[in-house]
Amino acid sequence: MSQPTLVSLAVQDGVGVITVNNPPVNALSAGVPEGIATCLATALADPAVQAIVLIGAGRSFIAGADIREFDKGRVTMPIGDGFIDKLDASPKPVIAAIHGYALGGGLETALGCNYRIALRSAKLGLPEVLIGLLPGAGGTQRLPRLIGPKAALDLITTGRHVPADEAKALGIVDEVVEADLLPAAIAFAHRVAAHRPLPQISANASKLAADPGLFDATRKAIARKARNQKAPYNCIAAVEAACTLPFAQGLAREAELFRELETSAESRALRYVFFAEREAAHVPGIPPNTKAPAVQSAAVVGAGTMGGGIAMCFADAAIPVKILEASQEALDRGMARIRANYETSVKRGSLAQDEMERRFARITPVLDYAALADADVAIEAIFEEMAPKQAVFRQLDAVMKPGALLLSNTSALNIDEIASVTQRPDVVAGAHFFSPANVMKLLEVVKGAATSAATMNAVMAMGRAIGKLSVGCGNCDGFLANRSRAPFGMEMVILLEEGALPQQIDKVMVEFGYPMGPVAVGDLAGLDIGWAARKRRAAADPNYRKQPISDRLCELGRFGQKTGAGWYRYEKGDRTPHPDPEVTAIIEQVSAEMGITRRAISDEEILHRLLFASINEACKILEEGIAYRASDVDVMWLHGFGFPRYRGGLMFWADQIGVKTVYEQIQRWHQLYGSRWAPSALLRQLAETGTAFKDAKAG
Ligand code: 3H9
Repeated sequence: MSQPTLVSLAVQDGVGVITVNNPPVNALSAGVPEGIATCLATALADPAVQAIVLIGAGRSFIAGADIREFDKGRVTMPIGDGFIDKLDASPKPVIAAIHGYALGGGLETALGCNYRIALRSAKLGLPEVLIGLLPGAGGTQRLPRLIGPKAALDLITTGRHVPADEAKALGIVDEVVEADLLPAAIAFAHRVAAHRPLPQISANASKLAADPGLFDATRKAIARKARNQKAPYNCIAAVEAACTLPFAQGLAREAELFRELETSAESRALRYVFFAEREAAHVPGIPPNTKAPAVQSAAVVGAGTMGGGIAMCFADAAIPVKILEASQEALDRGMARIRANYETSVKRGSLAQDEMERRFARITPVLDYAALADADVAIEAIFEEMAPKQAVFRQLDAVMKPGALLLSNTSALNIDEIASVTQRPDVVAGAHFFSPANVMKLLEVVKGAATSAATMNAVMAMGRAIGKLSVGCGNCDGFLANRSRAPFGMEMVILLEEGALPQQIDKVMVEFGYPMGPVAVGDLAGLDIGWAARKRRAAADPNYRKQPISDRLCELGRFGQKTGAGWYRYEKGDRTPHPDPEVTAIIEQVSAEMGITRRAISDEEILHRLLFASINEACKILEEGIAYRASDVDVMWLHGFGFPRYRGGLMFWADQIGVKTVYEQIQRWHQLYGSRWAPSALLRQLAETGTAFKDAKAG
């Protein structure tokens, strides 16, 4: 049934203008496809209408099917009772007028039209693969007919958004305009109103001849990234069907391949992540629509690896940034490292030389705090010790203009202690970047006891402005990210003491979906950092659980890749980790010294011990109200620690196993291993009430 508020028809100068109005992004929610079909029928029946324009109200054309409706089982195939085929069969020309986004079902709708005209700022794409689906409304059949199978495969298997100019060059759109889309579309409609035959993508097979090796080559090219996933392969199979089957049969094959994905664990996880990432933007206590002043200038204290990377984030986002060091020598070293990082990108071809120069020129090295005074934000990024950090904040407090944000990049230290040395603790917060700061997308925004809601809002917005995914949390040792990850690291070394070897742990986690095993990641990051932290912790806490194997490696100068040896051995100029008999000997010797009889440990035990340990800790973090919601834990694990996206994140994955099963296993390990496995009260409560982790509320 037509829903006039969602879709309306107006006749302007002989052109029927169908407008979709389903904010915020005109998704094809129930009622929208039906509304388009009804308006189309009305326009076709009206002799005054010679051509039809389909346009979106508000900020976008159509951003695709309504992703929420998949979980409610409301997306039926073909979507909207075949409304795209009705557009396709229209005897009067239909022109899609595209601004904002034409994505997924939105682009598929436009491909059902005879012509497409777009604003230069518009983006088009078929991103279904990113949520574990394939374009199921004819996209895999029409796009290859329009632009050829090779270009179509690129768009469909990457899901990338194509700017209007590129879409024109590819042949997806017929005309690109600068402004005034509707008048331009109506003028276009007048120009083509009398042209016959109408261009109909479904009827044109002339571009379908594919290089016979194309599909196998594409399967091979995606194999590493698509590990454990089905959607990318079904996308290829659907395009292959377009090249081998008549249109109607190709559509039927597309539908079959789509149905295989719609209810898959992979697609459910990826759809969950889509919303989890958006939910993370909302920090409790900040009224919706609160405005945050834009950060227009920044300052970074410390030109080490982290400080330099943070400065690059601002420079990359066209925000001028000053970087401060205590000595000219350290400053020169820091600037040289930044330059070298940019030069690597230029060499790789991901950054043009002139753009690199523009970015580098936005970073000003300074030696004096007074030079930072006017910046909208100052971020401290020196080494992880409280007293020197407090000294930095005293200096910042003395010079920074009123209203400036004072942030610390600490990954674990107490924000309240840092804020306490200033006269303005309300503007102090944690801004924990992940290494390398200019590459990693996650920004953990930490609220101290005195941090104001306005400050939290401003820091979250600052993160978004520099292209980060900001996730808020409260203050505790290690905050949300590192605290929830710490038990994983501890369990890993205990598994080594009990009988596992580095190569087995890495194999299990890579098979699970991590891009790299956690032991090899340690070698990449450098083992000396953890060694220093362990020594500090052991000095402060007599009960601190020692990690004798890790310590022994460091005592031998095995700091990881940078010294050619760590948990693994490395050949000169090569980053491939090679299992090292010397390490096996050290591990076996430590086990013997600890009186442990080594045993064979199953892959499943390794996976579950590592991840369950962190699930339990994440529950404690939720219970304390440090994490605002379980999905924030997931977003942090996906973007901070390389957890496989198609498994949804730590807590979503745990839900697939079942709260009760996780709880009972943790109880068994509690009996066996003692206090480190004490189940969190929240976990017990969830298990007893049969509540999923994803529905767990912060304490
Ligand atoms: C599909 O089409 C299948 C077909 O083949 C047919 C099969 C039968 N559904 O991201 P933003 C919400 S699959 C529901 O913050 P931006 C979003 O949750 C679909 N909701 O803005 C947010 O809500 P809130 C293929 C959606 O400007 C609000 O809109 N299409 C949808 O940064 C604003 O979103 C896609 O995968 C949706 N489709 O980015 C496109 N889209 O304010 C998915 C958005 O409550 N969407 N929302 O948090 C996107 O990539 C981005 O949202 C977009 C805008 C680029 C459009």
